[in-house]
Amino acid sequence: MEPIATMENTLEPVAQHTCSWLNNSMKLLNYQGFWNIEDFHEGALLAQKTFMAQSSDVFICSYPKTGTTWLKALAFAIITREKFDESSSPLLTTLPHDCVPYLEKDLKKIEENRNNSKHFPLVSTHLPYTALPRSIVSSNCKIVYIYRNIKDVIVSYYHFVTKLSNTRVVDAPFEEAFNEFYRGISWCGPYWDHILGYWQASHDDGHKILFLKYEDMKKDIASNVKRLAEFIGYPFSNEEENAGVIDNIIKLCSFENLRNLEVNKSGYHRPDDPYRVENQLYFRKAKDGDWKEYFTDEMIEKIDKLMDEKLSGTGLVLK
Ligand code: PAP
Repeated sequence: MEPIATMENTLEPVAQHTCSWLNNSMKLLNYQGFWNIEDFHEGALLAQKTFMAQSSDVFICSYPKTGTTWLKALAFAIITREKFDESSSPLLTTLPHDCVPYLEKDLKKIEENRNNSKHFPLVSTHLPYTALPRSIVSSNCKIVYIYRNIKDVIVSYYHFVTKLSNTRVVDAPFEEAFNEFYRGISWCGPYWDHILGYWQASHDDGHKILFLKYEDMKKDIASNVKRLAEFIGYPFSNEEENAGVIDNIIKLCSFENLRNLEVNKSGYHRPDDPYRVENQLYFRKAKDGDWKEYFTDEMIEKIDKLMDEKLSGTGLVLK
């Protein structure tokens, strides 16, 4: 970690870190107490300065690799269900990330959408709660936060960042990736601070933030989809439920369905970006417990102990 500035109120990041396990191909900047990929830093600052939330907005907030793609697809399908059914949904031909604008990158698009008749109120962000534009915190908009077992997040993150267009590291050492994540140095990390920021805020202002857990959604998707729809203000009617609308949305957004769509098997997300991502990288395994293939006993002990320390008394379980 190389300190490059010390003044607290500077607009410059206070530290930077180059990931050696990625052959130094990814640089993280620390600003406002969290790490961001260099390419997203400027967009985050611009959003903080200029973004004006509206009370009808719904924000999908998440730490990377916790189920964002799934949640975006579900929320989009719920909100647009009167316009599109499962055979005409844009999700059949568009990556879920391209259906929901990303605050750190798509400010212009979000503003343009507001004046458009096709406007729908979804915006996503990976920013920690403390780094959200103030207008989000002070408005009556809704926030949906998804979280996931930390061990599967680390494995998912490891695979994802080794395959970005400007990293592409074959056989990156998992142990180094783990150690860096464990030290809190990861995109939008530390992960536990990210989740605790939203958790704390949900208790200060309970009605505004819905917490969803990836593993719980897998166990009981129907009731979580209903909770989600109610919370964001698009509840299902009995008629819709009886007509199978919920089941159709669940099938449309399922991992098996999305990963086999042509659009998600080919092409790039943000093709002009240095960190452009092959669409298929968003659909890897979606397997609970995949971490067992990667973690040593020592890693398990270390991360479990850290989670006990960080989350004690919160009721949150990330292990
Ligand atoms: P992002 O932060 O880059 O958007 P995100 O969608 O949060 O990534 O997480 C990706 C994980 O969700 C992947 O997990 P894995 O690496 O353990 O496989 C991906 O497979 C999984 N995923 C993507 N789509 C779905 C879905 N429809 N249902 C369940 N899991 C999914």
